[in-house]
Amino acid sequence: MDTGRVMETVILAVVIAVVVLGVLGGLVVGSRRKKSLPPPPPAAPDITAPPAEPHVGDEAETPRDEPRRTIEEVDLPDGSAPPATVELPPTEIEVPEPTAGRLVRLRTRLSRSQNALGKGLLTLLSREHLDDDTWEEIEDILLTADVGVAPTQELVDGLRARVKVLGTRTPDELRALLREELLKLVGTEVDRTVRTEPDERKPGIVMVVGVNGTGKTTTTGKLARVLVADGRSVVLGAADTFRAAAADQLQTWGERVGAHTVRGPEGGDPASVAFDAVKEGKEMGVDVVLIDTAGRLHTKTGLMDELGKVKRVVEKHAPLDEVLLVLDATTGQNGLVQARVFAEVVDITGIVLTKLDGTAKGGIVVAVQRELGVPVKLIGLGEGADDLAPFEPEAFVDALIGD
Ligand SMILES: Nc1nc2c(ncn2[C@@H]2O[C@H](COP(=O)(O)OP(=O)(O)OP(=O)(O)O)[C@@H](O)[C@H]2O)c(=O)[nH]1
Ligand SMILES: [Mg+2]
Repeated sequence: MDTGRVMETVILAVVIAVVVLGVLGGLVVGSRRKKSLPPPPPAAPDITAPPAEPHVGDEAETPRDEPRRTIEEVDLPDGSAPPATVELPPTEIEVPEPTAGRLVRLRTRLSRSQNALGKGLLTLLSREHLDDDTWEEIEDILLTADVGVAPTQELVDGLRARVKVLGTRTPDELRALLREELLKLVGTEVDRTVRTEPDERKPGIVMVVGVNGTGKTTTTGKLARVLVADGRSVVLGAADTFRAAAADQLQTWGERVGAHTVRGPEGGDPASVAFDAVKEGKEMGVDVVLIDTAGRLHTKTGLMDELGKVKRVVEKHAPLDEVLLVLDATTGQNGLVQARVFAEVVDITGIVLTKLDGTAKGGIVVAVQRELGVPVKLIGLGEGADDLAPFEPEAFVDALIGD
């Protein structure tokens, strides 16, 4: 073999070796790259995930419901992390606190009423001589706490009679006696359940009414959480169409617990939004539809008529299960005047007393029930999402007079 042929053979061998190595190397790199990739997205579309956002490299006209391209099909720029198919985390749905025992958890929020009413009464009743002046002071305490004139008289008469029988009084005896008399006043026999039971044809329907700023929207949102916590499905109706912000506010509450909000155009007819909410609730097969309404002064006849209309229109579907009047506990006796007018226009079936955390006037619970003959069903004890509690007379009275 001459040197020329030898050189040719060597060069050929080197070229073959380089090609083989190159192919092998490519395979290795390729398989490494594949291994380091995250698994492809599941075949079935995830209905809890938000709609896919457009990404760089997507074609503008690609329909959103087309099957997603898998990572392998996307050109990867030199092995770096794939940019095109990053999944957005689904909107986080909160799990609200259970409702049982909420009032016990929130009892310290009643501290202002507790100091003014509970402790005040116990201190006076513990005096050695319960003379007329002391009984008058007891009356004053009750009146200042907004218990109302007639209930105050009843309580004082009851206490006087029982203290006389008792003779000497130990603090424990006094506490037990006061507890019993207060419970009598608040009422332990009434049914305070918020009626939200669906029947097979329709969801439970609840409408929330009241004057401006009492806490209607907040209460509707908190109530949705209470229901969700108890395993119910909820649709919200934003029948406050005065301000778009009102519907936004309600929708935000709904989104937090995964409840759908039905809303209408700003300035639209609240009755038709309420009607649609129940319609959608029925179609979706949810358990409860909660309708938030705009705040209105009880003195504005036009607005009160409008509220009556909302109720009548909703009742084309079915009777309302609950009409909850939201009263701000800090407004005291003025709340009673409002309550009377609202009760005339829409039959109130339950009262929600809000902002009991910010007042010493817990006695309003007694007064308002007397005024309307309608039970307090829920109480608001703060601005937090789970600061709405079912009203339980025993827990309430215990909180007032302390342990
Ligand atoms: N401290 C305290 N604040 C509350 C309570 N309930 C509601 N609020 C506050 O009261 C304010 C008014 O609440 P909203 O729910 O917007 O009142 P609204 O009745 O819907 O108001 P309008 O729709 O304007 O009539 C908000 O700042 C709430 O956080 C409560 O129980 N305690
Ligand atoms: Mg509102």
